[in-house]
Amino acid sequence: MKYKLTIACILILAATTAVHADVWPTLNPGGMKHIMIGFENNAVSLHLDSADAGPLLMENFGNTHIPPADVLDGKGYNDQYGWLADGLIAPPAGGAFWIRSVVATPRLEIYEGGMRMMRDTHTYAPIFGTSGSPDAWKWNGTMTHHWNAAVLPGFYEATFEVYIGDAVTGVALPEYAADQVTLSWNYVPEPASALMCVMGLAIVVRRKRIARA
Ligand SMILES: [Cu+2]
Repeated sequence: MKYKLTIACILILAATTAVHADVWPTLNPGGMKHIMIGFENNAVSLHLDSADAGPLLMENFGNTHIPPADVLDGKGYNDQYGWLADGLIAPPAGGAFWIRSVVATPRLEIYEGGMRMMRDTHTYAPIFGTSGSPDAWKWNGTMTHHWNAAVLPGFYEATFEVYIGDAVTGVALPEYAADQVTLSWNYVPEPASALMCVMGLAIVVRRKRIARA
């Protein structure tokens, strides 16, 4: 009986983690959280538009994704944070807004996103040091929601600096002040299917005990 149930549990786990092939990544519920980027008097300023400062939930929805979004396969991820202009801002001539990862939890992965509803247009290219990519990423001024992901459950955070850099090389232009923001995520894997198996075993053991009594 126990043996049969174990087999059943393995089958249940396999079924509940079975993948839906080739979809675009799922938008995490809970809405967008923007890092508002201001630029005034030669200084960049950052603030969150949400009182909820995180950590946000990374989720593994159990899907496989259409390439190039398949970099997210088998991972927890979250795309709620987005970089957004705070009003009408423009970089100085020859300069651009750059965002660089100052420090981050090891094994945090970040892939290039874009407008949230246009998932099929994102490059999903590794950025901010992921897979050996450069630490700095050039922001073009439009709302951009990157894909923040992890293979292993846990707490992740990253500190970013937004600065004015050379439009081509990204080298910081010292006459402009930069600002920093720290974002965080929690990856807690979905326990429902595993829990169902444990409960199923407990019920069987209890029934056996009752039958013996
Ligand atoms: Cu947004």
